Amino acid sequence: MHAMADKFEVAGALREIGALLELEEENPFKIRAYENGARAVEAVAGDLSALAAAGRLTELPGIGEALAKKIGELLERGSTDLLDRLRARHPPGLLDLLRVPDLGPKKIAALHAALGIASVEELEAACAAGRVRTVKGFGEKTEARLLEGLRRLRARAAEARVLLADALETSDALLAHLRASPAALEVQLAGSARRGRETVGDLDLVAASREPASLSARLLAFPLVKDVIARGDTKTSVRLASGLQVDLRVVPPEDFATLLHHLTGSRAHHVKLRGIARELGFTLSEWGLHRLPAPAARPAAAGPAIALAADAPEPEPGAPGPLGPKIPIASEAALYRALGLAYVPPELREDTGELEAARAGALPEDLVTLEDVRGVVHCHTTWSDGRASVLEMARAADALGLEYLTVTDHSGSAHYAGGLDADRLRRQRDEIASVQEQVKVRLLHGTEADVLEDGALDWPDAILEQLDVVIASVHSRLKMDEAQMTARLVRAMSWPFFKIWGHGTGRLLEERPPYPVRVEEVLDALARSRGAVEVNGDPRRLDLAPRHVRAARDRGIPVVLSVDAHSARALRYLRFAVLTARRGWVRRGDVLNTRPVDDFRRAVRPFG
Ligand code: DGT
Ligand code: CA
Ligand code: CA
Ligand code: ZN
Repeated sequence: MHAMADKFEVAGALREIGALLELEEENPFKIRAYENGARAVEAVAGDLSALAAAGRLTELPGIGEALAKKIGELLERGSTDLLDRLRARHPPGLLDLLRVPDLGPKKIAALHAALGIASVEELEAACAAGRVRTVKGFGEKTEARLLEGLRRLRARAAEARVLLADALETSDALLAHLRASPAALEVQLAGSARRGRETVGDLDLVAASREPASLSARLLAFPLVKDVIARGDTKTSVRLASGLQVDLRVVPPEDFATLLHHLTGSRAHHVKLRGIARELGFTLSEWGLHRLPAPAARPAAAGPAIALAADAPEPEPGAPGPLGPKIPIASEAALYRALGLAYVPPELREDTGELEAARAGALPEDLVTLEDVRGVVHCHTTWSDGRASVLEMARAADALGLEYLTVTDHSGSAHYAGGLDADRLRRQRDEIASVQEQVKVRLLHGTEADVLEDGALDWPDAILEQLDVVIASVHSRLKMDEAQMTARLVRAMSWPFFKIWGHGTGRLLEERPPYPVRVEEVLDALARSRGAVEVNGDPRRLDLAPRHVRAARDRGIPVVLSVDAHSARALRYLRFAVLTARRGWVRRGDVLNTRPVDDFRRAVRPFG
């Protein structure tokens, strides 16, 4: 008899069904249902089989009768009839091929039929041998692109970084779980996720407690924990079902602030901060801030130790070494204060001038926050490639308490995305007017215009001037060289009507590198023509890197924080746009959509 499957095996089988259905080009909603089912099963806190036995699986989010039946079967025998049939139809390696960038089910089927390719390794060999280009529908270019995709797939597997949005969703749940423990005095996120990095290697959590063992046990009870990597009283590491590693450190409350600060990083920020501490006669480490023993107080025999003190090595873990007295530090702000510095927010701790500015009192004190933002910019609807209607988007914005929302669907040349022609644009305006009567949020009408190959926008001026907002983005012909792409964008950004540069660099994190472009030159053109720059909050993109955001800010170019929403849920991407803007040192006053609707409208209106 087959041993009962555990919830992670059940989830794995559900995901496999979803992927195999994708290979068969099944309805995307059906595929999503299996993926959502897998997530719901993993998140079960108690015993999944007990839930199944009690007939209560349908109480889980997104699980109906049919899926519940399949889960019951999976629990019992590790498979289902559907999975057996799907597995019989497709060699196991085909599933891995779905992960190769630029390779969809159709192409996989064609390669399988023509060359018998059934695994990533076989695809790699066939590309290298130049056999893929011989298949109908594949050329030399496609072959080269696939090879590049394979290379990126390998790099990604080696790095295995997680998108910020996924990391924060997990850490929000973990923090809530740990904070519910009576042993938790304080729990905080640290590491790259707290700094708002676009991808995250692992999650670092810090807790203050007098009963560390009890908090570690609480972490192990988090439903998504799959493996325990290391378990100690003050340090516990686990791997979650998603593959993400979580490190939890627990210390007494008096050490919390300095450890939180240490584990927040970045490393480069710390190296420089330790240097500043030493100049002032302190040593800073994960053990806290200590005064260096005063040279006069040292015994004469310790002469050489004085020389050592200037570049003293980090104390060994667990062995703070010959340190002076510990300075009590109650908060991160107090730590910076003790070192004669202004508080440096986590998003700025990358050693890109923040400590020099903190010393000079020149750090921006009013970095933009989520609460500052009044309106959402860059929203797609069912008029082009969005999944929600204008009304649904507007209701979602109302629910979030937003003051305004700009509808900016794609323009005509974006065929792939159902772009609008002039007639549909007019009809959309009528719909927006009628939706406006049913909602509180102010609706603005705009466009996400495609920047054509020659740098023209694909709407005539007569149409652009009727709109509230014009975002101009490059979506196609991404394979130009750097000089061509720069010239194209400089021309686009130099048109006289006010515009917003959308999708700066067009990268897809972990998937597609930025297109080659000299960003500074485009920003110069934008500054001359009094345009604005978009900080795109789509967590798969965040395509204008913080250093470029900062370069825009330094040129006085205003910023719009956008969501690039294709669904109502995506309005929440604002959080990631805000984090990225903060990493680019953007202040509240730099952001157009922190302004009341009429000010915003005046600022972005074509032709002023
Ligand atoms: P990640 O996880 O790769 O996205 O990046 P981080 O920054 O979260 O790095 P991680 O998880 O290795 O370490 C968390 C923080 O702990 C890091 O930002 C700084 C601190 N840290 C870790 N190891 C060291 C170390 O060897 N020396 C110093 N100074 N700090 C360290
Ligand atoms: Ca980390
Ligand atoms: Ca870590
Ligand atoms: Zn868009």
